[in-house]
Amino acid sequence: MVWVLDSTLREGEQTPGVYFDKHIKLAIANMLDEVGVDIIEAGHPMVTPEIHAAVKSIAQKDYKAIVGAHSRSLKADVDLALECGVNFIGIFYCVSDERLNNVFKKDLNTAINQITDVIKYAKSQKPDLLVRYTPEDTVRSQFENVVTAAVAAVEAGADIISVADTTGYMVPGTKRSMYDYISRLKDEFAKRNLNPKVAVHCHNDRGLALANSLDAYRAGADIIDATTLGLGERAGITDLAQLLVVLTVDFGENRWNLKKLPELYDLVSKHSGVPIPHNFPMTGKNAFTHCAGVHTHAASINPMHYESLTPELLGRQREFALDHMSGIASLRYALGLIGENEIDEEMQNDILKEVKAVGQRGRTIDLSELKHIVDAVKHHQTYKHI
Ligand code: HCA
Ligand code: CU
Repeated sequence: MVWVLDSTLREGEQTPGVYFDKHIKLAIANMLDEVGVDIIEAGHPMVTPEIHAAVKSIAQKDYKAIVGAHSRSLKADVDLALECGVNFIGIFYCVSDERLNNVFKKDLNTAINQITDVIKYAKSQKPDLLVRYTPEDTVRSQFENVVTAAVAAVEAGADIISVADTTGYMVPGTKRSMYDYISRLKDEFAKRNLNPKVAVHCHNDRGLALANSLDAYRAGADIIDATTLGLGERAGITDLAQLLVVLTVDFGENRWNLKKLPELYDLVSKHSGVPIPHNFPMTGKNAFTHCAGVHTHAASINPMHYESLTPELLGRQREFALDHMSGIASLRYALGLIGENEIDEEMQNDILKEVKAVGQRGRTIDLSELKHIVDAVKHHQTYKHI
């Protein structure tokens, strides 16, 4: 059983220009809890007083999900997170030679001491706190540094080690595969009789975040990070709906209320100002819409001719678009939906001509416009399309 951590409110709010007011954050968190994600990463309280207040309110809710805060490797950050009442803290600190030398001007041992001190401190303040340690940019850091830091973190009390593909660098099936990375890391823990949960956080710079997350899953990762709409820095991270649907349908994980996802996506899209692309899998407007005549004809006989996922999974409906690609099957289907079952074949052909004319203007015809077209054709009028 894999856990899913949603970071819409932390990583997602790092999307340029995105800000969720506290009451919107609460509404999003409520829906995430209804969807059934295991961990809600609610924010980094040190960033602004508003985020601090929001994390606190979310942590006080009686959710099934564990509520967590993001934290630098600093006691002050941990104190503020604990003051919010969270049950999970994600501590991050980079251990690559380049970053340590150029940015932090520290050697690896000093960095590791800082990390382990903070982990021990957090655990001493709240023993049942779940602590995750992430070596930022894990996969491009020296593997020995990652292993040394991760082992020290686990020995200091960290429950979870997260592998971050901070720049979306991994590619399945190559030397940079997440499957291999997670397998090697787990071997290193096993050699030392350590058994932390292993998490994965995949950025989408190459459009491979979901593929890499599934690679990690196959290698035995325990927790996968995602966000609504795949929001996050640059090209974002793994999309929550895509991850949950694929885990459910293709990997037999079956713990989430997928039907809640469209509502969550509408809410997040509205308040982030990030539109859901029409062709976005699962939640996009067109994700379950058939268009070309050949497709709609076959799909109206049996949808599975052109679907490998059913819209009912997400509580959505299959649609047949009417535009210049439409054939008589789509038109008959749509006419049925508006109660026009008696129209003869000649008139159907006339209606289809009008439909195609509108479609060539680069748009689709919805059912209310179809009614106008039908009326016009019935009255031998020209349909005045815009
Ligand atoms: C960040 C970077 C991060 C951290 C992930 C983590 C990444 O915004 O701080 O703390 O697990 O991609 O490495 O999101
Ligand atoms: Cu990230």
